[in-house]
Amino acid sequence: MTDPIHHLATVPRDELVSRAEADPLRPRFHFVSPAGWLNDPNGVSQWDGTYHLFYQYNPEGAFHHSIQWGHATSTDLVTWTDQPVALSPSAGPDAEGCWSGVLVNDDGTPTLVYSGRANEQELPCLAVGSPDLLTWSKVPENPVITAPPAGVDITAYRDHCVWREGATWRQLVGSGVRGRGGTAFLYESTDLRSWTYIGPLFIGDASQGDPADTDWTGTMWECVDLFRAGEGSLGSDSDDGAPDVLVFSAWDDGETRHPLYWTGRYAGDTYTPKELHRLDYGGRFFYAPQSFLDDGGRRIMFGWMQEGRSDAAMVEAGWSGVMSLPRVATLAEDGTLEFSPVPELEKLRTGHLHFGGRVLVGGGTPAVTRVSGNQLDLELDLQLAPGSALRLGVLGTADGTETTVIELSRETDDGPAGTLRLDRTRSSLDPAVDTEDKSGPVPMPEGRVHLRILVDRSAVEIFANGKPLTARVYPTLGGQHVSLAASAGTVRLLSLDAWTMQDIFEGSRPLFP
Ligand code: DQQ
Repeated sequence: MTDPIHHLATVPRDELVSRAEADPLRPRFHFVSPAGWLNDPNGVSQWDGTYHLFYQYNPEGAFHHSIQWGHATSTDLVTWTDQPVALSPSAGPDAEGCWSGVLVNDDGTPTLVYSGRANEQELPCLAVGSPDLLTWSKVPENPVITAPPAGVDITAYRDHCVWREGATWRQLVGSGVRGRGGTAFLYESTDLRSWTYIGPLFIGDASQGDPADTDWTGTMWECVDLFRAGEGSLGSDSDDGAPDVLVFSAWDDGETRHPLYWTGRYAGDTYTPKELHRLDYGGRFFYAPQSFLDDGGRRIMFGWMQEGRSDAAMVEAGWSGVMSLPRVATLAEDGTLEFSPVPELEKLRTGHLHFGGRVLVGGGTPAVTRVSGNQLDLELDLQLAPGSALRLGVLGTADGTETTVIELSRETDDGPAGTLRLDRTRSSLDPAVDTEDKSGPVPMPEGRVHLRILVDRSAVEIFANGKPLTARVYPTLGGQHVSLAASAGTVRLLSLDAWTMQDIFEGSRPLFP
């Protein structure tokens, strides 16, 4: 992530909110900042029953600069109340920005661990909060770690994962060792203020694979997030076999690439990786994810759905960046993670349409669904014959000039392998927007697929048998048609349920709540 001084003409501050709210592409049931710029989720947590979502925020305009911590709270993970900005840059170690970090509970004192940016580098800083988490004071010891580890040639150094093992705090700071690969440096402390460097938890190998690959591990790891799958805690002995998951966002020379995770074992001072996986097939459109365990024992994750339109288009629109819907991560039988949107979102559903069984045959007439809208929740149960493929269009015009196509296909043999793909080549008549193909493997036991699609204007989240693909689209014609067709073989549509999703914000939101 770079923090360029923007030379783009900015929109006057008092126009930002009205411009943002007037944009038909702005999502209405995803969390977005009041206006201006939003990126990573930070400090995601549940405290005294209330959910907290902090986020990287620039209320001065839709560009990444002089980043503050926006803050919103929720009792249901669906509707959000804007709270005052929690952190903003001030003279000292965060003079150029309060970059990403986490919230921890220091024996009852809410404490933020974040990356203060000054002199074009980031260092770990702390702020302590009032009991309601609305007022934050930076501690005088900042920066609490004064330099990256000595003698290591690093690519960058920032972002934090902090947890407790007995009386000891442990912290990871994301980084990369030049010429080798991404890493996370491990530290230890008894008071969160004085830290002892232990060493790299584990160093990736950037020479492995092609840098163009969707699972290339990059030269630096942003926003590392280490947790034990399930409800167990890090460092504890458990024999349920649940892996320790190390999530990171692969970064390279200013380029935000994609989120990945290792499954493996964290023990003592090291992490032994077993398998590497892609976290979301949308790549950079679900970037810098952060997760927490809620009071109900669910591992809930948010990610930053960055834009796929030009810097100038974002600035003009007055807003940039969407927070993903909160998703629950669970461990699948094959040892990978599966995701589903939190069930609380169902309260936004209205106008239910249900369709029973139909058979779609490749080359046949597309099924007319009668479903339309640009804020939709779709659930489909499907059975794909070997070699078959389904193409489901959303945000389409009647004549198909613009349409965003979600494709599911099953291999020709009788096995369980299939592919989820997002075809955005006809999503937009605007030639400047991102239309890169996105795809990834989906297990399809006996050809069965449960498909969930959440469409929120320019934000699309797809879950195929728990494998997510998140992306952004920029239709110009306002199409709202949903179409369904088999492009090959025979696809059985066992059921289709569709709902319109209601807005989560009412009225105008102040830029500085
Ligand atoms: N965004 C933050 C950094 C982080 C990056 C700055 C990831 O702390 O590394 O806004 O998107």
